[in-house]
Amino acid sequence: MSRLVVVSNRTADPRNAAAGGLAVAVRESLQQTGGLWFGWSGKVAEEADGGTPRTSEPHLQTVGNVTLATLDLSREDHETYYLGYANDVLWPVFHYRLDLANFDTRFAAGYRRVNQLFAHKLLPLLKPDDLIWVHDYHLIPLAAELRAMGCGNRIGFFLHIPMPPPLIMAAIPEHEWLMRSLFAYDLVGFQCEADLTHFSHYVESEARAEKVGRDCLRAFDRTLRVGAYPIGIDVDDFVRLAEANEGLRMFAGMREEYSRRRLLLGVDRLDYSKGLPQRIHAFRQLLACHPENRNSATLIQIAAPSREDLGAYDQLRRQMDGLCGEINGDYGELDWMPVRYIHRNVARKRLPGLYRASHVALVTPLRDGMNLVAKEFIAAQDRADPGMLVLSRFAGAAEQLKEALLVNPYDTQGTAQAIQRALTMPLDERIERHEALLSRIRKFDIRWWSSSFLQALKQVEHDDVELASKT
Ligand code: GDG
Repeated sequence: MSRLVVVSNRTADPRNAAAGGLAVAVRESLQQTGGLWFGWSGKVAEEADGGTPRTSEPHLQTVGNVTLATLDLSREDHETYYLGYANDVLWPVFHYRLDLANFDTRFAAGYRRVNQLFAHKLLPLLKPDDLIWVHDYHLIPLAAELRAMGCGNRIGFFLHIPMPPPLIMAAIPEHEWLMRSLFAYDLVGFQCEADLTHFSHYVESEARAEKVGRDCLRAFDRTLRVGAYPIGIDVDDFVRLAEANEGLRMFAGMREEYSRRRLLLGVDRLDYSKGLPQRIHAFRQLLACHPENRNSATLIQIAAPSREDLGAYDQLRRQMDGLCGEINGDYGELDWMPVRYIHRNVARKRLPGLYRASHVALVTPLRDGMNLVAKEFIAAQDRADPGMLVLSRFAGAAEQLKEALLVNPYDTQGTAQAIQRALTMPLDERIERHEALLSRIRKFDIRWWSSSFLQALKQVEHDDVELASKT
């Protein structure tokens, strides 16, 4: 059996839970098979005396059946590749936020340089039949760099964030190079059909790509297999966590404290894609339009710190502090505050109990690749008395989770009405919707995601031979 080699910007000790969808997902799929996980260590290397950064070799560490290989970055690379191109160009543009993008030419050069560095350091660690799975927007050109160095392995790429429509993509000065780089992979996976459609439209209009068979595109003299592989969660593990001591304690504690109240919950990284200010506006509208919720409905909003060294995040933090302060000042009572806003990380084992104690989850991103919180909330519910999910139609998860209450997060009034509907939904309707949602997230769980992607990647050569003989 081929060894699995996962490459992502950051790695994490697979025994520790981390905040962030990619870390959780990658950890789960690697633990199943074992293998190598390669990425940035998270450290910025000190500069040598002459100001030139020390080039380090990957640091190797064995954790159970997984070997972690991590590299330090120089300060310049950290600023241009990570803070610059990845998080100040690709993240905003791929989330449709051209207004927040900073197209500094130094960033593109740093991005290319670090992808070359990754390829150069990874290559000697590879065996000929390794299956390589590259994750996310930080590493789009990695396969092209590996191919240029002679790597003939099968390489797959999964984009965890949305693929924007062609005209938004075209705002990135290097868009052609980025999209052409994807054709160095054998398989490119997206979170949902809408993303796949955007990519197909881009390459058909900008690169005259042709559809070959059901799921291949031909351009730049290469045939690329593409598909939608909606990422899932480990449902059983989440149910177990909900029913473990810590989960039960958390649930009982919250239910007791809020016995006279209705609990609403938001769990997000503090990121402008997650629609947090819009959510607070909608909650405020709910209190204004449906006064029976005053002194009752309480929104716990966890906003885990994220990318704090970028200006847009600092601005969002101040905006959230202001909005939460205002709503509490305007509506709070001596014994009730409408919003409990927590700008800290909460331990993963406490989340399931919190999800289960909540009557309504607000998952209302303005744009999101998938959104795992929506699925975690469903998994953690009591099947006999489940809470209701209010979900943005702009989350990738909305394609799969149609029985949630789907909302347009830009529509404050509409979102407030959906929250009211969730709070007052009769038990039999909640159970019916929850059963449908649960069975779908069980069917398309994390194992389905990784095994269907890897299966497709393993079949690529075989498919290519078949396609070649048909055309
Ligand atoms: C990217 C894409 C896609 C959150 N706060 C805490 C915490 N979390 C955990 C959640 C969940 C994960 O982090 C967040 O996952 P999401 O999917 O919601 O979002 P991103 O981090 O933006 O992830 C996203 C994902 O990749 C996977 O492909 O779904 O669209 O943007 O697991 O539970 N965990 C802990 N404390 C917190 O305070 N322990």
